[in-house]
Amino acid sequence: MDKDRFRQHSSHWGTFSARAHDGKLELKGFPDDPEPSSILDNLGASVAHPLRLARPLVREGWLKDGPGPDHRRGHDRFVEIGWPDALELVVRELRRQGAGPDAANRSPLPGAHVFGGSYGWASAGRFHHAQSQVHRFLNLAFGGYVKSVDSYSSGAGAVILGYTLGPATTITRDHPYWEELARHSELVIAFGGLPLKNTAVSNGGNSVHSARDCMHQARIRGTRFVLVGPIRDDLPDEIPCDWIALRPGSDTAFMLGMAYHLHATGKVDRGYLKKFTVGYEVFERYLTGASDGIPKTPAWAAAIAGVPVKAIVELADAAASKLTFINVSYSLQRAQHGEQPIWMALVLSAMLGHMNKPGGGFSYGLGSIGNIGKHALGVPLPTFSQAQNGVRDFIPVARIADLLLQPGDSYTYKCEKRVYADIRLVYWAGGNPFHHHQDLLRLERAFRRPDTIIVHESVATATTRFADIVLPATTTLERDDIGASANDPFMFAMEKIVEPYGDARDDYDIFADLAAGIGVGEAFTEGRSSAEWLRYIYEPTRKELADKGWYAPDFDTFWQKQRIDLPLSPVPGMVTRFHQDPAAHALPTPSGRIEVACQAIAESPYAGVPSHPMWISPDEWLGSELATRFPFQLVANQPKTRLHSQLDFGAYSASSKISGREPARMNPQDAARLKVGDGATVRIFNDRGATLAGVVLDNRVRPGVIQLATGAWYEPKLAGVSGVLCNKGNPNVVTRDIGASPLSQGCTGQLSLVDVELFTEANAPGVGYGSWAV
Ligand code: PGD
Repeated sequence: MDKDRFRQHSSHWGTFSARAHDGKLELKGFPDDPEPSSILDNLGASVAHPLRLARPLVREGWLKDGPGPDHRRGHDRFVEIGWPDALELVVRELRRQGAGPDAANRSPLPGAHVFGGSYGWASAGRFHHAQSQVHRFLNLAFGGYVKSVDSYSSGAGAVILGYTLGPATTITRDHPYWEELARHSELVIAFGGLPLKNTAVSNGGNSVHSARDCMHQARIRGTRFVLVGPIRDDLPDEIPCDWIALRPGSDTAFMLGMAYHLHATGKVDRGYLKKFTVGYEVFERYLTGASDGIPKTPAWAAAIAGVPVKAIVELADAAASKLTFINVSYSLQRAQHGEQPIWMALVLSAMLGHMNKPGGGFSYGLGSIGNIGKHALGVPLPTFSQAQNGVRDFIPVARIADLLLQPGDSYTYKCEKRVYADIRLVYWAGGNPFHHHQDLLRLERAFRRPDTIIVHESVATATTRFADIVLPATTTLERDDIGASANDPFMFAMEKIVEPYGDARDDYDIFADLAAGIGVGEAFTEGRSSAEWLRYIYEPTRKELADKGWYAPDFDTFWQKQRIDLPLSPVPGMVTRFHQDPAAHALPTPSGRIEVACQAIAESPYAGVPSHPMWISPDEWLGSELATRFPFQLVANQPKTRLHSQLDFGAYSASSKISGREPARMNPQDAARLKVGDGATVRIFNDRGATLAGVVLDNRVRPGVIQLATGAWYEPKLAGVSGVLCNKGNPNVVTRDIGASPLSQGCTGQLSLVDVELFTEANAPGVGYGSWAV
């Protein structure tokens, strides 16, 4: 390998090129990217960090006593073994669980007891995508597996939009686009902001970071920005805005107050409602108080949201008089009753009647992820087939602990009653549930129940510690792949930059060997090496480009050129087409129109949510008995210095830490009351657990709120101090593990009630990443 050549590669947070010398990575951002993400600086640490997994590991208790539920999981020692032994152990266990060439013909399918939902972002790259790999493997080995549906990002929002506007995946790749905001919007109301830390990242890659430029173009044109949210820098500091620092979780009430004012002052666009929506009359009875005796006046809303009445009135008046664009971020719906603010923002936008105008209307998740608000592509991307999953069973993704703890119990999802399967084998590749799930002490209990847990990872995350068998996977830098992602207009060659660490192997090669061991090798590989698969999955995209008259080089030319442009789809998006001709292009909702009130929800005995948007106090709400003990609202949001938990030990992430712990931001007024200084260590706790963090005083955080990003690695030390205690600042030890509602069962990790106290450094344990007990 020519060590001096910079090789192109891609990550969820941007395209780059790099070369390695003596284990150190030298890196350059993609030249066409106006703002390469600083998260790239974390990549250097992945090359040869002590946390890298070099060899397969087996938990001592599992090795000694065999498969079965085990309370030692998570706290046991591990034994290092060679690949031949590891593969043999795994094959034996998979066979015991029913894997084999005839699995798909058996009834019931053995895969009905295998959880392969394996949620997680893994790494960019169309072929070495860990979830696609594990899903294909389980489908061929077991005839299928119990999967997961929806995402931790957008569980509640995606489900409610499915009933009221259309599939979120379609909507978020539709109007309004960033450039429409830049060119046309007169008023941008951003509930939860438009944070650049989130636009930096897209699942699969984000080559051109243009959100900041678009906001600047709008600002220069005179667009007014209003940030409704508890944290000021959820909109870039340099974008002047009116900041309405409402109580986290009160957005639905705030929007209802605006809606009431529009109604009371005759500013509702009834022509729009009549033509494009159903159910407004039902909602209006709630809005005015005709159905429940409580008019949702601005004064009513202001008392709930903790903002001045005039802020609501003024904003409603402004919205009615200007071309207004309303955005709701994903963060709003990652909470109990998380469907409501998303649905209410849609209804408010419909009442204003701007949804059919460029630069006006409703958007879900602009600013929550980098590829939203960009144009859809006109060709399919290379895809590695996952084969057929014969098991029909699934869970809404954030119900993983319920699934493992409560086999046979019933629950509801999307107006259906369902039953949890009895899971005996968990197979995870490319995710970190001990980062992403809520109430980690409960998750620990859940992970003790299956017979066997197998994890592929490249680094020693907390999840690997709760596994029985850990197989070391290569990182993206250690393999060739194809980089491409929804709404990103390029396809990239991703060249291998460094040799694999230790004995780490590609997920594909591991699965290929396991598949051979259980008699489905040919079915899994189809006789191709990973290099041959790259050529194979490239071909359908090339053919479609050629058919459409676009530049369509053969694979070798593409690889040599390093990148090709992908065309945008000439077909307008679903919501745009609907507005052009609602009769010809009905929305995929029960009525074919925007559902202000939803009859299908009203009629279902299992819906578990009201039939129109409604303010419902969460269980953990200010004024409750709980709030007297836990008076702070914790906002556990996405981090700025890394993607989720990935490369928390990297340079950029580490640079934000305080004495090795995750920074927790709080308002100086609160800090003064608690006698906590900048940089102090605090204990953030509630009845579920406690976590240590380093304090940053910041006026940009609403008083009464403490903000602690997700992603610091779970390090359970000092157990017994009010439940579990994480030494590094993982907020998911205090978040609550319930579904957003019986309808969506979405993740509720964003908001919880906690208390905060000074933690004296003298008693604090040292922060480290620990080492494997081998
Ligand atoms: P990541 O840290 O991205 O978190 O949860 P997710 O599990 O996706 O984990 C990916 C893992 O894949 C990493 O450990 C990485 O090392 C591993 N990996 C990378 N590449 C490969 C590979 O090629 N092969 C293998 N085998 N492994 C690989 C994210 C989830 O967290 C998300 S999307 C959201 S939006 C949620 N957000 C919140 C929140 O706002 N608040 C709370 N409290 N909790 C949340 N959790 C959720």
